[in-house]
Amino acid sequence: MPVQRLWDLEKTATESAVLIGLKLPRSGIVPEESLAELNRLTNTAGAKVVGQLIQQRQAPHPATYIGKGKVKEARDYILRKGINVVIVDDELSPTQESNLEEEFNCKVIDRTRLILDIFALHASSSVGKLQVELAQMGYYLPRLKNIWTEFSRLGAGIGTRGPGEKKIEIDRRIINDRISNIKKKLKNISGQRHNRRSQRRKTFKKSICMVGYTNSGKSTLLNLVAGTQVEVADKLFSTLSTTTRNMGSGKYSILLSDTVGFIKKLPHQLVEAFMATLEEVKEADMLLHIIDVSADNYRHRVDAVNEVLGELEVRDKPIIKVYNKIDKVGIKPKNKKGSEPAVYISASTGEGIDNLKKEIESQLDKRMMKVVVRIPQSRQDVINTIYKSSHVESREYEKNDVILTCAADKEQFEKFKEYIVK
Ligand SMILES: Nc1nc2c(ncn2[C@@H]2O[C@H](COP(=O)(O)OP(=O)(O)OP(=O)(O)O)[C@@H](O)[C@H]2O)c(=O)[nH]1
Ligand SMILES: [Mg+2]
Repeated sequence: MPVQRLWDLEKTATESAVLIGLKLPRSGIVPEESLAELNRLTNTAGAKVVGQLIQQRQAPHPATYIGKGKVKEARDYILRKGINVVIVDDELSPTQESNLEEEFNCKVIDRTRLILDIFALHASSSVGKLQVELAQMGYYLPRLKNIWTEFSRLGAGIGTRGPGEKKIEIDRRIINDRISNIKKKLKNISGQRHNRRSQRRKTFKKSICMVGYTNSGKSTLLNLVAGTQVEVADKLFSTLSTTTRNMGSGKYSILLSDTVGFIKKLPHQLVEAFMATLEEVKEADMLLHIIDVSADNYRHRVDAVNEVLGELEVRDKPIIKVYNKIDKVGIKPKNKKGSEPAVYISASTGEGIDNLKKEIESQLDKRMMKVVVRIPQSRQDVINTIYKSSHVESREYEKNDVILTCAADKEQFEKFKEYIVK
């Protein structure tokens, strides 16, 4: 069963929307860019954007987000154009939301609700659905009164008064129960995933996670190098659940994972709900940061992704920047060295993919050490462990011992350090 949406697609498909944003000092957000993105989000959710308003302010108005004058201007515009939904480019407080709905006499949706709605639309796996529901519940909780008022307004003959405090209190309890229930389920799943990852870590397999802004081409790259059939689409947030596949590459056996895309002003409810998915990122041996080099504002997007990586405390992991979609802008495949090496590719045409594989190998090589081990032939169990957890380069026999030259990282050597002779 699909997750219930906070905003009904059937209705929105025929709805026309107006977007409202603020230009704030020192926010680092370019409002025109941000609204262009909000426009794409609105289209992904199924509504049509008719116009937009931007107001320059020192800070959002505490009661109405935009100032009094702008509210009046917007109300006239809404009436004139027959707008039935207003979409605001930030998260509104419950008070701001209900005040604006009153002023405009139409539905007001904030950026968080819009993004949650798209997640609800795209969630297909059972874990994805739970994560989205958890994020929705976190959003609902402080807004119960507004939501009831909205229902009452829509329902025939119920009137426009909100529900009594008692009703809200009961709902709050039900939602809190549901939240702890979902959290328990997700914790279980996360435990199972953790076990699977620890199992993997006992082998020589390296896990690499792709991270990046939504629509940057992560799934396209996974499909190309691992032969998967993950859905690829020119829309925001197509992928919500992690897919992990073997990626054939020279001497390393690599597991490559695709993850949920990031966006500027990513709702905090989603970061929390998707923590289980993002743990994959936390435990990876290396990250590939996929960047859509054809987007005008790709540098701002890189900053937004780095911010989330900072929150996940993974910025010290080895990371390769992968500039994708070079075919769209006519750049030739190339590599750049540095603390964060960069590779330019096209996941659509396959240009630069060999360079990327080489760079991954060379980065992994840097973290490997070579040792010689001497093991009695009777200890077949130890020999097996070494074969599983390292790359054996040569094998010799001396009396009753086997001598292996092998390469592995420090963590793997721990398992057989007593046999190391050189
Ligand atoms: N021209 C061109 N288009 C690409 C390339 N890589 C991906 N695309 C297109 O970009 C769009 C997004 O690609 P996806 O692979 O779905 O992007 P994603 O990063 O997985 O996106 P989310 O799952 O939404 O986070 C699709 O329409 C792809 O066909 C490329 O190298 N060149
Ligand atoms: Mg994807």
